[in-house]
Amino acid sequence: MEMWYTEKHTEHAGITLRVSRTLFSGKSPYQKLEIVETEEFGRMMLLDGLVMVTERDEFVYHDMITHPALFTHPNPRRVLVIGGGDGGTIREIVKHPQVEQAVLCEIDGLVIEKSIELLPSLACELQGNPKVKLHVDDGIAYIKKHTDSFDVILVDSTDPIGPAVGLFEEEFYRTVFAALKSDGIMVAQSESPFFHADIQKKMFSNLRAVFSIVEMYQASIPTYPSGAWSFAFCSKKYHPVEDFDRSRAAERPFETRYYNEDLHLGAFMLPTYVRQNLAIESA
Ligand code: AG3
Repeated sequence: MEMWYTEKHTEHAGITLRVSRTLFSGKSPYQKLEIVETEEFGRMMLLDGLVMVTERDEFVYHDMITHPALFTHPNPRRVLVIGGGDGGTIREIVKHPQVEQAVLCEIDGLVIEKSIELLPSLACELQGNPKVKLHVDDGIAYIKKHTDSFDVILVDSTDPIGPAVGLFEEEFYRTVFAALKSDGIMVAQSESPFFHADIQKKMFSNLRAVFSIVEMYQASIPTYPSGAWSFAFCSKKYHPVEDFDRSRAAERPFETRYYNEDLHLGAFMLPTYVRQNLAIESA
């Protein structure tokens, strides 16, 4: 029997992948978690039916949520991930030699547990790395307790439905601002410019109310809605293009499959429809 899974992206469009078997399906107090084997994209994690990661294209997302901020900040020593229980973002952070501590604050312990068990290529640094600290806690509550503490905060959330709603609000961004040091940077995944223009408009206006530097950048992620995906780069001091040290990124001491020093700059160059939605004046 053939099994196909569809995530609907709008009422009338979606992505369909052939699934060979289900490895885990269960409910936590927060959401439904499924990990399945797909024919085309390897193992895939779904939360409440939405594609979170696949083994085949996760490198794009995890390179791009991590490296632009960590190569813009001249000395990222303490880095916090909010969400990101699969471990992919932590795996990329600890590749940076300046990082002394990488803290993961994930609300759902089941996501961490099942990622360690079934997605080892993502979760490989969640156990046994002395630089990595795990907290199963609500990210909003956690950062309220930590002011002036982090060089970089990466918000690796799901869509703004269910447990992640609060992670798109101005009040949360104010708390992140306070949790960052005086030259801190926050990056948050910011949905699809193609399908989520309204969410982005609101999100970026919330961000601009809090941070002086707010820039969107893009990456192509095949299994996410429309494939056109984006991130919000928010900073107190360093600009991701003007203050970018190209040679430090070019001489990175690890390999990347998506990120590179040219793409870092290119990713911030936005198509006209995206600029218009965010009301960005052309240079
Ligand atoms: N976080 C972003 C997932 C958003 C995808 N949305 C969707 N499929 N509708 C992924 C977590 C990876 N660490």
